[in-house]
Parts: sequence; structure tokens; C-alpha cells
Amino acid sequence: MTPEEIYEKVQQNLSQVGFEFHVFKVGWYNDKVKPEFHLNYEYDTMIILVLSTPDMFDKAFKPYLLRTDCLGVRDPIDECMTFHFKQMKECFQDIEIESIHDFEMDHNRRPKILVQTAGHVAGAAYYYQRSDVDPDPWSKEQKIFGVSIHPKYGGWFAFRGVLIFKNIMYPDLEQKKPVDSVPSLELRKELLERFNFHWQDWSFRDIFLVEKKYSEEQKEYFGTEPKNRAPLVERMRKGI
Ligand code: B12
Repeated sequence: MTPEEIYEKVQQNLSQVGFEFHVFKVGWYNDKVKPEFHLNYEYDTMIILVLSTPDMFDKAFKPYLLRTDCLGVRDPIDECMTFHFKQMKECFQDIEIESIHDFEMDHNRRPKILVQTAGHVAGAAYYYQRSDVDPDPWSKEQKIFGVSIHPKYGGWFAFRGVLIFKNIMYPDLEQKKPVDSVPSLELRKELLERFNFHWQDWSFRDIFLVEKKYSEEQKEYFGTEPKNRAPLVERMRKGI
């Protein structure tokens, strides 16, 4: 199978249930991150980033809840993502794939994949970091986490992980730049401050007028602490 055919098959399988896929090379990612985060594959190895759009909740998650009894499940969203990743891998019986979810940590408790950097090099979502606001307006002691912004959904999406096609090389792939939807320094500062200091009010997600955002039900779900989500799961399972 060619890399183009693989990408096409992934798209066909899952874009109708609210996921988006962006292909890139392992080397582009390794060029950016420190050695301790490197993925141990050749430069041209094909890798696909998976993200969920606002549609995933209704099109993948709720149907998943109806199909399974979620009793004793640690995090139903993570389980649902694991299910879909597994299903994707099963479409490629003869191809070796390593999948890494956004929530997986290595033995040093470091994330196995930095999805924001992956999203940037794959051209999926611009990763705004402290270094993107120059001169730096914050005190040296202040920790400022970076945030990715999608051109259609602003902050109303989540990265779900990557699929690494271990033996598929994609030397001809051309790199796409991510869309810079927050070009002004003033707005970048505002974005990083909203993400770091007011992330609970969701406002960083609306840094510009987005095409689609989470439904009220989805906001209620993600706004509730995982340990308190069981009644919401039950309600959705009963279709109330
Ligand atoms: C650990 C973690 C946290 C920790 C620490 C935060 C942090 N960023 O370190 C805590 C618990 C605080 C946290 C909180 C939240 N998090 Co969090 N978190 C993560 C997680 C699992 C790992 C982040 C991490 O440790 N990074 C390590 C550091 C070192 O990476 P880094 O700063 O990006 O540095 C790298 C880059 O700078 C790169 N690099 C260097 N030069 C260049 C140049 C360029 C151009 C590029 C592109 C890269 C690059 O190299 C560095 C590494 O060597 C990610 C998921 C993941 N697997 O990535 C989610 C993630 C960052 N969190 C996310 C979210 C939404 C949140 C919360 C809002 C809570 C929530 N889940 O709803 C809060 C808000 C943050 C806050 N204000 O506190 C989202 C962000 C989505 C987005 N739009 O960007 C992520 C991506 C999860 C996801 N699945 O989508 N989080």
C-alpha cells in the first residue's frame, strides 16, 4: 500500500464520526523536540495525527456508550478512543503500526507524544508558545503553557494521539504550514493568559469566531470532573 492509499483508508474509516487526520514525518517532529521526547524511527517514517472535532461527542462517543456497559471503566472517553484506534489498526492487517494516545506516559512519567508539537508540524493547528510573544510580557518565574489553535474550531477540539506506520516511508511528503489564526502579539498574549489563568471559563477556545464548538451537553460533560461523570454517562445511555 502507498502512503496515499493508507491515508485515504484512515479517512474513509473515521472522518464521518468526527475525527480529523493529518499526515507528517517522524523527522519533522524529532527536529523540534528535545532528545528525551524523540520517536525512535527513521526520518521519513509516516505518522498520522488524530484529533477529535466537536462532532465526535455525538457521532462516536454517545454511540460507544450505547454499545458498551461502562461499569468500572476508568475514563469512558479514553476507552472510546482506544476502541477507535484499535479498529483503525485492524484495517491494516499487514502493516505494522504503533499507536500512541495523548494520555500515555513513559516509565519516567513523561508524555510519550507531545501532541501540540505534532499538530504544528503536521499543519493541523498552530501551537502558540511563550516564544511566540516577543518581547516576553511575563515574569521569569511565571510558567506559561502553550496552546494549539485549530483554524476552524479554535480551541474546541482535542488531540487524541498518533499512528506510526513503522515501515512506511513518505520521502515526497510536502510539509504544510499550520494556519496562524492569531497573528497579533496582543491577541497571542490574551490567548496564552486565557489558557493559563482562566481555562475553566472556556474563553481561550473562542479566541476568534469559530465555525463550530462543543454542544451544551458536551461542555457539561467535559466541564465535570472525571470522577463525577458517571450520572452524566448514565443519562446519555438512557437517551434522556
Ligand atoms: C502534562 C499536561 C498537563 C499538565 C501540565 C501542562 C503542560 N503543558 O505541561 C497540567 C495538568 C497542568 C495540564 C492542564 C491542562 N491541560 Co494539559 N496536557 C498535558 C499533556 C499530557 C502533556 C504536556 C507536556 O507535558 N508537555 C511537555 C512540555 C515540555 O512540552 P512543551 O512545553 O510543548 O515543549 C516542547 C515544545 O516547545 C517543543 N518545541 C521546541 N521548539 C519548538 C518550536 C516549534 C515551532 C514547535 C511547534 C515546537 C517546539 O519542544 C519541547 C519539548 O522538547 C498534554 C497532552 C500531550 N500528550 O501532549 C495535555 C494538553 C497540553 N492539555 C490540554 C488541556 C486542554 C489542558 C487543560 C485545559 C485541562 C483540560 N484537559 O481540559 C489544562 C489547562 C492548562 C492550565 N492552564 O493549567 C490540551 C491542550 C489542547 C490545545 N488546544 O493546545 C492537551 C494537548 C491535551 C489534548 N489531548 O488535547 N496539562
